[in-house]
Amino acid sequence: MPSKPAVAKSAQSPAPAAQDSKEEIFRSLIQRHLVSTLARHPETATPRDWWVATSLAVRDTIHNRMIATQTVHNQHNARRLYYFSLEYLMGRLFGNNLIATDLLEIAESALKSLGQDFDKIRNSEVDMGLGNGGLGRLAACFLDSLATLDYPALGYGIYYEFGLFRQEFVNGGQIEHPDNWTIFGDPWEIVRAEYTQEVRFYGRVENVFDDNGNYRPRWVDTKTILGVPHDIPTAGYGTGTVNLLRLWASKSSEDFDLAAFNSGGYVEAVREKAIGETVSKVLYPNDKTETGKELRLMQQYFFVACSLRDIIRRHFRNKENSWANFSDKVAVQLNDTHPAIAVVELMRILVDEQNTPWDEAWAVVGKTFAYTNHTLLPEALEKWSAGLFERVLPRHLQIIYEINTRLLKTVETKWPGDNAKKRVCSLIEESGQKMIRMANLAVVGSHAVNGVAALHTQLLKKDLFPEFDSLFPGKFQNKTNGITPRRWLLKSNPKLSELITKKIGKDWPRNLDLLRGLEKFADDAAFQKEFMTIKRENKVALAEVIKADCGIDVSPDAIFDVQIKRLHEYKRQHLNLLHILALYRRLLQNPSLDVVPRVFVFGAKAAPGYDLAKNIIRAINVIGARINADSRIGGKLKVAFLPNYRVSLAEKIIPAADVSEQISTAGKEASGTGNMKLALNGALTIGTLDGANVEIKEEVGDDNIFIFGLNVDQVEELQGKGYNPWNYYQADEELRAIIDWLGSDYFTPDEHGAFSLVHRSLLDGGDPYLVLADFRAYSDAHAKIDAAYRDKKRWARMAIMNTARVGKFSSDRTIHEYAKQIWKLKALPVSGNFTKLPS
Ligand code: JNB
Repeated sequence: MPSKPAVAKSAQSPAPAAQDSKEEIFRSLIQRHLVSTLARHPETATPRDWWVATSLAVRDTIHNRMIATQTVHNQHNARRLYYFSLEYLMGRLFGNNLIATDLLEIAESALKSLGQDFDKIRNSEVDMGLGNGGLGRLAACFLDSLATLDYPALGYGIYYEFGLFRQEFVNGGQIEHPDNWTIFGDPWEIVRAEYTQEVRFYGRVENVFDDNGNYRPRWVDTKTILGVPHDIPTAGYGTGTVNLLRLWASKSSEDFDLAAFNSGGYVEAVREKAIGETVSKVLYPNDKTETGKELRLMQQYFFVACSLRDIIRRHFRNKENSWANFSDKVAVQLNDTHPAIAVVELMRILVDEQNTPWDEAWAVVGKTFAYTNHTLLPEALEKWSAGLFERVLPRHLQIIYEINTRLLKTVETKWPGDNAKKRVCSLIEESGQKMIRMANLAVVGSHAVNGVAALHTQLLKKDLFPEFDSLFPGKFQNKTNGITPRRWLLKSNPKLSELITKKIGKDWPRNLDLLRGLEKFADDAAFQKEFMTIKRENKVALAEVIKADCGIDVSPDAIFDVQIKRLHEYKRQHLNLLHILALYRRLLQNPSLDVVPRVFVFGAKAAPGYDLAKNIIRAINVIGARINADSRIGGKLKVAFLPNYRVSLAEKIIPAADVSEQISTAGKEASGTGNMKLALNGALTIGTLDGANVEIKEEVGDDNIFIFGLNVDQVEELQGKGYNPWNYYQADEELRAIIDWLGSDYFTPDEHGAFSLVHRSLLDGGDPYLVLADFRAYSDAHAKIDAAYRDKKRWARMAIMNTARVGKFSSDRTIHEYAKQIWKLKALPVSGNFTKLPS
């Protein structure tokens, strides 16, 4: 976005142009909010104060559009999509909302004319980090696309007081700090106390019969907590639609207090009150299952119960509506199994509270829900012990048993006498402690189940749910993930966006396939120069961030090689580390070795209890520090692990990346979405044939991607015949040397066995993710990158081709597919000029 020069206020100036008067209005709005709302003098206001005041000025415009949107949706009694997700990684909202309201340039020059530093102000916004990784960011991208495409939709989630922890490095190791993102107030949120919901837990089931001898169970002696909605508007781009993200905050209810008072006195009452407030306190920082955590189960049910009640309340607000048309108006998408208890809760409401016959209720439930699976990793498939369930949600457990009884009858009909089939299909795992399988529940309670990339969906059908696939033909389908180009190009890479607009016009952010129009410039020397100049400028900007956050000097002429994602064994950051060690060793053995200088950039948080992941972080940091300080290698190799990876940091890294590391063991990464963001910004992928990499390769072409390593079939075959990492260790002299080096105390002379967890996982631990098996192919692929980068024209062409050919990975395409094939949802445009500022 070109910034306009500050407009001097001058008495002699002619009548202001339209833009100037808009700016004038906006400036006075900011000033008014600063003084009237925040009670701040402009002289003493901090950047955060200015950020709040400006946000409130933008909010005025967004509220107009929001009211109009809700009015249109209600007037049309529109079918709506409700996205149920325990995670939303929204990042910062300021820039996005300015772009969506077309106020970015106006705000920029208004603040400039007020003597303020726009970047400082926008950087003072704390990320809304209510998620762990890909799944949470996907939810945020989907909200952006839903609004932009005018789909009537509402996101439901939890208003965690503490989002994902803030990460710091001490001695190279990860230290977690609480992320209390709400303390300075969130100018975007609206608290809707009038829509507070009650949620019950615990208690017992009374088995009673009505006058006609029908079983009418009653859930009694429950404890109640309250859910208070906090609404965040999500504004579409280039349209009038503003949808809502409704997040529930838990509060203790009077009930809760009173029950405790009667039985246990004051301290007990306060303790129980605290439990009420605790439910929405903190986001669980694992992207593996939280086995057995009662509070996590309570979060899931709290969220689902509030959201379903709210949907029902809204549905019945329209006098034309009844239970008969409920599933005509309501589509719920379950973001993984985390909200899968919704299937049971809606059954409970229909059967217990509405006296709906079971089969009728089950039909409504099936039509309402659809489920997205995001992982095949067995440890991430949610299971709850029946005992825990019985204590927290006793009636729900009964209903699960009833669903299961009927399910097993269907299985018996399909495969008479086959108990093995029943065992795998059952909602209850019977080996050892009885466990409830939430994935099986989500599959049987939904009319559609989808994977998030073609390969992932194929594996979902073949490996995870083959029985369900033949029991429910057509239920499984693919919806390849996408990302919003508004945040991941238009906002985060303004220079490249401007260049693209100059070449192909301004429509591409709403129709990303138009980027194909750039292909014809791929060999155009002038365009290549402009494209690569912008890449270099973005690298200069990232170099400043690296200097500020890591204290490391890096050259923008080096290859910026980026791996940014959660730290996980299967994502193989340690494979990257082994290759760095190999390069380092080659350089030490031959200091004049001709390599293109490289900067390896990492960003990753590890789950606080995941020791191996934390050990990998520490190893990268410690070894990286040694490499960075080693004058013998002439600065040819740098390693920068940026602390506290989050959405706003990703927005600074991605535009500056030359190389995108997507190196998971084939079959393990469901899709990946960082891979799409990086390719869109002209980074070349080095990757395995895993997740969406497969489809990125199809789009960009074999010449514009570096694919290496074992594919899914080869991984299966190798593991089938018994994989032994020692064979690779013995056979490859260099690999053996670097693994020994890693296992030695060379990098930590004062500390014995500092990296023994990583070292052990690679050898004695059996190397479950085949790091050693893929090492040589990975190293060879990196050699090809080195060669390709030396040919400036070739590299520029490849980078441009990546940007030009990844239009498929717009989340707009993904959302259109969901809307058409799963939700049966129609767009409903909201007309009128709601972007007008109040004068
Ligand atoms: C996740 C994720 C998975 C399970 C839990 C939490 N999955 C998070 C990612 C996949 C990516 C894919 C994105 C979007 O589809 O983020 O989803 O691109 O490949 O890894 C989880 C949390 C608690 C308990 C159990 C599971």
